Amino acid sequence: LKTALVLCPQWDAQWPAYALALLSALLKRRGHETLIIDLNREMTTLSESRTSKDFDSFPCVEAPWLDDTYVRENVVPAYRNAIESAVERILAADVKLVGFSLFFSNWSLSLYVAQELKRRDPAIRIVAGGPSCSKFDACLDLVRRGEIDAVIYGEADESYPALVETFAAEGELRSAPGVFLSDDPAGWTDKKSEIRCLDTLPYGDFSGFRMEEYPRGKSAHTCRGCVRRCVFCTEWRIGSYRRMSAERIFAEMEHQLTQHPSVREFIFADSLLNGDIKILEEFCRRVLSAGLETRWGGWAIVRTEMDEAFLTLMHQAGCRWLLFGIESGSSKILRDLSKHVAPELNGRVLSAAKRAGVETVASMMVGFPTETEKDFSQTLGFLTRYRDSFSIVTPCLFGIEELKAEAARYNLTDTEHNLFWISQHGENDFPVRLGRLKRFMELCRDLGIDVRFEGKISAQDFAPHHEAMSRHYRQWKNGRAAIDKEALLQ
Ligand code: B12
Ligand code: SF4
Repeated sequence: LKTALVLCPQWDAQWPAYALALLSALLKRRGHETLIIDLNREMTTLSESRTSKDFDSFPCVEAPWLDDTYVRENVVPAYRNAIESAVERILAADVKLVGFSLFFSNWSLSLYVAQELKRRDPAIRIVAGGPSCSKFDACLDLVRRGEIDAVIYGEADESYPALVETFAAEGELRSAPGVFLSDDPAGWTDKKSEIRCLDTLPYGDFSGFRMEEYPRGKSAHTCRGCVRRCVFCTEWRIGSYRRMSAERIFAEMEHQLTQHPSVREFIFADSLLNGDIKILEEFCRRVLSAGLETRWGGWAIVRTEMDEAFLTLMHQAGCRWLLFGIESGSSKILRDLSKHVAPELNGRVLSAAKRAGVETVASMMVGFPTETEKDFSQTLGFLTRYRDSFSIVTPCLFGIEELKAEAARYNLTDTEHNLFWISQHGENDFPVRLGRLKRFMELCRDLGIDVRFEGKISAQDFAPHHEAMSRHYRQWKNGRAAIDKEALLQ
């Protein structure tokens, strides 16, 4: 059967999404062909050549990309040719099953493209999967909308190829654990499939991507889930920690280098690449003994084994950058986050990485519900103390999603908006957090630290985004006040 996999904006476009390469390989293994449509990369390329600001807004904090009306009235007309070309390629290939990879930031456009495909060819079946389908309730919301024929709940390594197989054989989709069909509510159960042995997965198949268009390189894979249990994080909640053997990770990298010899850099598209330090060490030693010329990086946790000697070994094996979830400079906040890492260890590992030649990206969080002014000033102190140990610092505003169920424990009120919640009886509200973020950005600028809010916005470009966030908050608050008044009058 010929299928298509589509990724719509907005998502990171520096690296090809590993899920598409993996699912394509899994289908190929069963004899099915996959057309890859990375509309995210295509539209990002277009936006880079324009002065338009469509790709400069941030779905986490500014609403546009999450708003169906904005997407249909602004994004679709501005990128009509690119969208039309994607639709045409799918129709021309006579594909009858199209899968969309859903992130929190690309729902609107994905649903638009899905509708457009169905309008042009009603026989086409639409399947959705991806990070935004990792939670049961989110899958229910999606499948109830009726625009999608099937939603794959959680990991799709086994369930999606099985679904394609039945569709190829019978011309119909069938419910199964982890597969919700819009016309079969009886099958919407909280059961999903989880791959046990990652070594059995095929290597990512990048042949459907235009590799020359990705500025950084390829993506790779080492594990699922995480070894830690940070309170704000989804990763450990949606699946257990499983990892590939060093032999398997090495073999895939060697294979990818043979497939595209000019593409030598990789991102490990995982929550962490050092969950099993022995495997990481063995991988590095294999790279070194094979003389593989490669560069790589990814998310890592701070742990005592990551000393200068170990980081030097990683550097020799090609590690050039690591992303660390440092979050705060306050030991109280790090304890409240269940990070179980002291600020001093964070600082030590960051400095050791820099000395070993590994660039460091430190992700930080402003405004955890228990964060007080004293905790925040410890974060500022941490930035000052370790100013030379950061290559880039990427702050974000704390989103409440995973703590909603424990509102009483964190003294939370007004939890319906991910960012506009209140804690500490009003002492920690959005304006307070935004004010702290501004001070954070200014301090980094003064210390000469390369700072990027949400991974993108520099200190120099921060002012208009600060204003946009304040405006968005005021609009939301006014809207809320109007609803409350209405309720009072009734
Ligand atoms: C690597 C990564 C990145 C890379 C992206 C590189 C790239 N282009 O691929 C970088 C570092 C750039 C990045 C940045 C960000 N990221 Co990130 N990232 C990840 C990470 C660690 C791995 C993603 C991955 O490829 N996994 C491997 C593949 C195999 O897994 P998968 O994508 O889940 O796919 C499986 C299933 O979901 C399913 N599936 C996927 N697609 C499809 C499609 C179909 C049709 C089907 C049937 C199934 C299916 O099948 C796959 C196999 O089982 C995940 C966390 C995680 N461990 O998954 C977060 C994650 C994807 N990131 C997330 C976020 C929020 C961000 C940022 C916004 C963070 C920030 N504030 O800066 C930015 C946004 C970037 C941007 N500019 O838009 C969230 C997304 C949440 C959501 N629901 O959308 C995640 C899930 C982390 C989290 N739990 O919060 N990220
Ligand atoms: S270490 Fe990172 S991925 Fe793991 S639970 Fe904590 S925040 Fe999540």
